[in-house]
Amino acid sequence: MTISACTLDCPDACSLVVEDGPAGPRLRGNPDHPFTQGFVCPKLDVHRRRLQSPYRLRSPRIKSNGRWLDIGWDEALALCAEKMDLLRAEPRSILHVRGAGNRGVVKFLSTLFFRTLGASGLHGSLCDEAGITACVEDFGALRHNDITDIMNTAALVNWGRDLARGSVHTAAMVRKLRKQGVPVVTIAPGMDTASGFTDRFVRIRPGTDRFLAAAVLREVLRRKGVMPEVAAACHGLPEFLDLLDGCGPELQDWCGADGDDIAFLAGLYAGPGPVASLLGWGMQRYRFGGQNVRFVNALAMLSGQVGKSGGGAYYNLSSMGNFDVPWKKTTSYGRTLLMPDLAREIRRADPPVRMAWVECINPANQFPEAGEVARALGELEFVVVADAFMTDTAEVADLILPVALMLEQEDLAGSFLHEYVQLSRKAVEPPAGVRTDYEILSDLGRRLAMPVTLPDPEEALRQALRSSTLDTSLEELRAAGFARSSNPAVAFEGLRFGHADGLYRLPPRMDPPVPVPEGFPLNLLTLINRRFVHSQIPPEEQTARPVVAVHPGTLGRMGVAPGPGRVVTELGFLDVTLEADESVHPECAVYRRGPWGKYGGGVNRIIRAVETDLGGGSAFYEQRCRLEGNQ
Ligand SMILES: Nc1nc2c(c(=O)[nH]1)N[C@H]1C(S)=C(S)[C@@H](COP(=O)(O)OP(=O)(O)OC[C@H]3O[C@@H](n4cnc5c(=O)[nH]c(N)nc54)[C@H](O)[C@@H]3O)O[C@H]1N2
Ligand SMILES: Nc1nc2c(c(=O)[nH]1)N[C@H]1C(S)=C(S)[C@@H](COP(=O)(O)OP(=O)(O)OC[C@H]3O[C@@H](n4cnc5c(=O)[nH]c(N)nc54)[C@H](O)[C@@H]3O)O[C@H]1N2
Ligand SMILES: [Mo]
Repeated sequence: MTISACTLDCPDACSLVVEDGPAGPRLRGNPDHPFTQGFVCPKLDVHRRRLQSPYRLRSPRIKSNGRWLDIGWDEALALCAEKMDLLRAEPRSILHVRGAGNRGVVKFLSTLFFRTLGASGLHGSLCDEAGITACVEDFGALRHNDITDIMNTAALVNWGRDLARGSVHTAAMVRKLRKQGVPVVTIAPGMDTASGFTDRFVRIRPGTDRFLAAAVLREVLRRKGVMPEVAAACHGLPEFLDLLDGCGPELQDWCGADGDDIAFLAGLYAGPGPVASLLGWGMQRYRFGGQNVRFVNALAMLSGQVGKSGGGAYYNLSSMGNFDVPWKKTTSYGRTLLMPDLAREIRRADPPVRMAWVECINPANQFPEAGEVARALGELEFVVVADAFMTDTAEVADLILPVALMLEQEDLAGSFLHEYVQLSRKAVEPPAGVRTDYEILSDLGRRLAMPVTLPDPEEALRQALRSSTLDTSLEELRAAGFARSSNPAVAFEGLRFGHADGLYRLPPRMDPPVPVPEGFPLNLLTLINRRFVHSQIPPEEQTARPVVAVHPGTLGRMGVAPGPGRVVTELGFLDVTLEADESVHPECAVYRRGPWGKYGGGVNRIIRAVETDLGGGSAFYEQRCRLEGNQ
């Protein structure tokens, strides 16, 4: 038996018990872990099957005249070294494309490798950066109360987190809260986010949380004003109150919530409290996603919910935040390209990008305008993809390097939701023929004419633990599996914030809704899949056409019937199966993201790259579409 941990891109970051079984490893949630509490979600079983999958890559492959040939590691890495030595005179011609497919301190060393070269990297994010930047602008730091502190709340308001699919352990806590009689409100376009976890559902139009938050806040302020200690902790309060004063009934029209819902929420936020606000990632995947987060934070702050137990605004923690990684400050890429606009960024780069190294990410599937991303990568002189499967991105590579996956290598990872750091121990042997990303890059580094030497993994892990918020050792972690950071259970206690002056910042502006383009009335919401993390779906499970769920009234309005159909955007169309679903907002179409382009998925080919107002995020859910029937 081994205590290990899940490093998939998921907030829950479970502590795991791994046992040998007759058909490979048996994986369970660690019963001794205060957050995992002995259970895990279905993504883990999918991972177990991926480890043993017949589709798994087991040898480096090179593309030769459009066909794949297996080659040995020595030849593969010699070729990489030769290309890199040639390009090293202008290291920015080498692009490092890295994601969170497998998170951890050792994984992160690839960043050190490419920064040492002076290569190009990426900035911005596909995921959470609009909201992170919003939170850092507001609070001056990316912190929230310990997630278990929601058990101390008098009311929980969930601004669109998909608990049942995205975070089964938060879902379990919310269930318990409701059993204790604590009311839970869910705010989202679709009821599917709420079912099973909600006493009151507030339906809003997609991308309009800032209007609802402002409408509620106006009512809260009318009822009780701003408490003096809260006013004293804010910078620029008068300007913000003027901004709110300038708003009127259009807020309600724009967000589409009922007047009763606004009054109910105002009653909660203005009441004796405390009220905890959970902010989902959905609301910030819009053109003004950063503003959406800033106005919800402002509501929590000005209604007096921040800095106390049972209150708080929960967005994200930094998953690397509790580790000491000194080279993060001392090294940098030669330049960075904007992640959500990768195809255009590659094409306009000067000096040009000539080679890409892609790892832990699937850009030809998960990036907006994925078809263009695939083409832009395919046009480069040399593309290396390190992955375990023949993904949409691997298809456009010149060289594929097969990698070891989670549980086949040791690493140390944090969570973006809870305060534990955990050792993901090696629990199973990787299949013959594959290597870890670290082994690949340290071997490659040795082969370069000017070698790049990475720290030993053990040394990197020990260094990471020398953090001011940790008091544990690698030995302790190897025995127990996890340790909590010393961050306080309540963030911003005493209303002291992370900005130099210690004050909270309020949002300076509120943009009106984005106009609806002619002919494309619906928001295409490309939401997460319960059983899979993003595109990590076994090929054998991708036999049916992807489904798009729409409100039955919307199907009627568009003159289409359930069954074969098409979702159409200004960039093209995707053949899908249309399904009627009462829970979907009438102005939305819901697609569960992840299916691969080559198996009929690849929705990101028809999603335009639109940058969010803050953080260089990707406004995926701003994409508009229409439906067509019977294709
Ligand atoms: N349409 C749409 N697209 C979206 C979003 C959306 O809302 N709508 N949101 C997005 C969000 S939230 C995110 S976080 C991103 C996710 O985007 P990606 O990070 O591209 O997501 P994955 O599909 O998980 O791809 C990770 C890849 O890493 C590989 N991998 C796993 N472990 C390892 C390893 O140890 N080493 C190496 N080298 N590879 C490994 C996996 O096999 C997989 O192919 O994209 C997003 N894309
Ligand atoms: N099973 C599974 N779990 C995952 C992942 C996965 O791929 N699979 N991915 C992980 C990652 S990287 C991430 S970032 C998270 C994402 O976790 P979530 O943010 O929970 O999930 P998404 O499906 O990305 O976000 C959409 C949710 O927000 C709601 N929503 C959409 N638009 C709006 C809006 O304008 N306002 C409000 N209030 N709500 C809105 C939708 O109804 C939906 O429930 O999940 C993580 N957990
Ligand atoms: Mo994400």
